[in-house]
Amino acid sequence: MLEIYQKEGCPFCQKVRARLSELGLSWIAHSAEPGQRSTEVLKKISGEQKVPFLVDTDRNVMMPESDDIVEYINEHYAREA
Ligand SMILES: N[C@@H](CCC(=O)N[C@@H](CS)C(=O)NCC(=O)O)C(=O)O
Repeated sequence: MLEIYQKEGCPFCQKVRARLSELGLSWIAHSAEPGQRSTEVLKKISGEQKVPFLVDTDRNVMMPESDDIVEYINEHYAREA
């Protein structure tokens, strides 16, 4: 499963969400707004609060940076969608 730590108003997160939607993929969105429990989880797993942050539980991959996330999705999921 693809899990994205993200914020609604974040344009970098929007870019990732748009690509996931274009490909018709399912994902879990974790809201990393201040005060949310997901924000604490994000800090633990990534070491910072920056979003978007991808966790691919199927491939055991964790990744920051929207461009890298989109590239990863294209490489591993575009043909499977
Ligand atoms: N280069 C990054 C930029 C991400 C970014 O700046 N995200 C902002 C929200 S739009 C953020 O999380 N800022 C909080 C922080 O850097 O701790 C990307 O493309 O993913």
